[in-house]
Amino acid sequence: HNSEVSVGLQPVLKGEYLNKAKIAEGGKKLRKNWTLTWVVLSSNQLLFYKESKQEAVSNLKPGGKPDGVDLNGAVIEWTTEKSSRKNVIQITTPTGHEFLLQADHFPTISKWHDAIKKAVDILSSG
Ligand code: I3P
Repeated sequence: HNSEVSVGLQPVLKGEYLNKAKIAEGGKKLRKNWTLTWVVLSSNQLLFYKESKQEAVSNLKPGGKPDGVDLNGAVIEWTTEKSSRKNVIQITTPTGHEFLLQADHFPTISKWHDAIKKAVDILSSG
């Protein structure tokens, strides 16, 4: 279950498991490896955690440091070419990192697409 909170004018989506694959780093293509990842959106970053905070707590271990993607100048788009899966969005950073996010439930990924796009738009207008 996820919740939307408002930080200033910026919508922040937090706490949902999505399938994630990093497909390029610094412009260099990577071997695709889909992993179920706990995704959190802050005003300027997308954060990838191995597991939700609740699970980290119940596993009696610290949540661990997330991977973060800086959304400044990022491009977010739907893609049907980068995967055989349905409901895939692609995030490309100015530094040439490329990520795919996917969920079987269309409204889930659609909500993330819109929220990430909004965050990118707010950053570029600021
Ligand atoms: C990849 C794996 C991925 C698939 C990818 C394959 O094989 O099957 O699930 O991506 O297709 O290469 P492997 O495990 O041997 O690396 P999708 O599920 O997104 O289609 P791709 O090479 O066309 O990206």
